[in-house]
Amino acid sequence: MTIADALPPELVAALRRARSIVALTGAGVSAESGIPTFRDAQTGLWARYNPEDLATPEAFRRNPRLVWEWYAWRRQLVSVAAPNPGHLALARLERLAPRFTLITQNVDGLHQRAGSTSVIELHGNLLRVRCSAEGTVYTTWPDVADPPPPCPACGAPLRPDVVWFGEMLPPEALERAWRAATTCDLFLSIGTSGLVEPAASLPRVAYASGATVAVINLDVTNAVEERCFYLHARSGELLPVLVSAAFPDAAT
Ligand code: BV8
Repeated sequence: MTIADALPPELVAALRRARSIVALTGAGVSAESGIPTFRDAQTGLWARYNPEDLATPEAFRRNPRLVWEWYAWRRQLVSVAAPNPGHLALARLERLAPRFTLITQNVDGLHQRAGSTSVIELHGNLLRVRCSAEGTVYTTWPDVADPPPPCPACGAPLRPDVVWFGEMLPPEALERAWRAATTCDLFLSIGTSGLVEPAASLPRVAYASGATVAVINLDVTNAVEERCFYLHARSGELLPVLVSAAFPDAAT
């Protein structure tokens, strides 16, 4: 049986007729690009580091160089990674759907490199840094012998432009994501363990607002609600087939 044969026909039909589609992505979407996820025991970042030791403001205050170098290592991984067919399928879906909103928890910028143009980055982007005092965002910064480098304007340490645990999400991004989830008719939750709030509430909010929800993941349970689909699959394998099945006559 091929992936196409295993697709629920009701989901394909829902994707084809949807007026407004939302996709929420997590680290699982970038896994097939070689970027470690947070929870996969073998390769997961958590397996190497305790999140409380690195992805928090306290960690940065305590050991700015360690935190800076962890992000520099991840930035290096991202720089040699390429968008995978899952990223490309979501960029194609943006072109084909009447209304499409991509909300990502990922900080690797791979959706934009795949051609997605309207991306809500709930947790920021590690390809940018910002002044830890003024908040000014920079996309380039000097290499220094003792990182983190100083802000060119005020001299305070630069930090990754990401949202750490215990930090508020960018209000405008969260508002746009919430509005999209409460007004869509199909919500795709892809490659996320759904453990980190407030992003984890978005599928529930969409379902409560009447949307059909499809979860594409490698560790899914069985469907419990009637308007829910759970597909145990790799996003890079399933998404291209799902989009092509829903839009068979569309140009690539
Ligand atoms: C907030 C950026 C209000 C940084 C990230 C105590 C004090 C303070 C806050 C809290 C607290 N207790 C709880 C909280 C809230 C906290 C939270 O949710 N904690 C969790 C751990 C319980 N949230 C926050 O702090 C948020 N802010 O609440 O502000 C506030 C403020 C102060 C006080 C109280 C409240 C901020 C959260 C943002 C944190 N930043 N990232 C960085 O990247 O370094 S989170 C980071 O981890 C990611 O962005 C992502 O969100 C999360 C990882 O989750 P996933 O993406 O789902 O990845 P994961 O590895 O878990 O799962 C991958 C999945 O893919 C798996 O299911 C796997 O099976 C699957 N998969 C693998 N391969 C594939 C696949 N699926 C398909 N195909 C494949 N090929």
